[in-house]
Amino acid sequence: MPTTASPVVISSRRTIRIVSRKSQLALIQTHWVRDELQRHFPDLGFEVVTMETHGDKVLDVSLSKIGDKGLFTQELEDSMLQGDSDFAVHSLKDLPTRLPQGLMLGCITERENPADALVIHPRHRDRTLATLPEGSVIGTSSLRRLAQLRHHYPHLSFKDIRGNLNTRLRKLEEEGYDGIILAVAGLLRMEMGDRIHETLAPAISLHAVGQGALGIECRQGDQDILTLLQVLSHPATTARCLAERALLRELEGGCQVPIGVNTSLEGDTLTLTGLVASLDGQRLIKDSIQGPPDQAETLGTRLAQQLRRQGAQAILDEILAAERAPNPPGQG
Ligand code: DPM
Repeated sequence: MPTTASPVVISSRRTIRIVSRKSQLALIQTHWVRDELQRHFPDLGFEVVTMETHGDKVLDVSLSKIGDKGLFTQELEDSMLQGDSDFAVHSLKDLPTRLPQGLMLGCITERENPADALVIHPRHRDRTLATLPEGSVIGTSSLRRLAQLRHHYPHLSFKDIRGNLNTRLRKLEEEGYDGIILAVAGLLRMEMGDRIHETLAPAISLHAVGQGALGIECRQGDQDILTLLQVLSHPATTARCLAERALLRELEGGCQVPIGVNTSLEGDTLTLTGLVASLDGQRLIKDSIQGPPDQAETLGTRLAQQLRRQGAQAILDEILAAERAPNPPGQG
């Protein structure tokens, strides 16, 4: 395929430094980005620098409890701001919708299948989520997956699970889970697609904002880097994900809320579906909006406002109030 990038002015002596988390999945993604750029720009040097983030270190606390903004990104961002690296490769869904001053989303890559999947314990090989025995334990630490699955499968119970993909797959066998829910995209990138037992339809589980796409973050206005990143940009994925991120930005008020989305782009029509759920899965507020892809962010913002009016505001208020409530006595 011919290179469509505009001529790059970067000195060929410069080495571009890419910063990444250390997990196997993060490195697979980062190495893919490096290899693509190296193929397009054979005269430049690319180097991968790895770092651990807070989210990699704190593994005994529920994601939703430590769910501070930038759990998996902050250390990488500091490194770019200090000039120790030039850009960071993230799973877009781990990248907060508001970035620190001085940084920007340089590009969004083509999305892998954004659906969620069930990985099942071998003893249940001929079951599905619908037919698992009453009380079966499903591992997830995503409030989004939890709320939607509680709604559709009230016969199941749910238990937190943390750690990287390999850790979770080991825990599935060793720690009494009957199944775990993971992103199809992560499993495919790790070449573990054969572990996907059931792909969850959008009617059951709307995926997370940005799921399946990579987001590359760089310094604001770093024109050399932005020019390079253009070769990785995927316009259709970008329109879809910008709509999803605008929806999330408008809904999240500094708290962890079960929010799911689904998008499609057909011709010049972008369709965005969004959902806000109560934690118990009793209430699902869901609606859709359509418009041209160049209005992606406006569509996301408008759908968020629609959802608020339809009952999402009450759910957001409840979750925020519960988070702010003082700890019960003795838990200090
Ligand atoms: C975020 C969530 C999870 C990750 C919450 C959510 C899943 C946590 C869990 C924001 N980040 O999805 O509602 O289920 O316990 C994460 C994964 C990937 C990126 C793993 C996964 C790979 C897929 C991708 C963790 N971040 O979701 O199974 O690149 O989109």
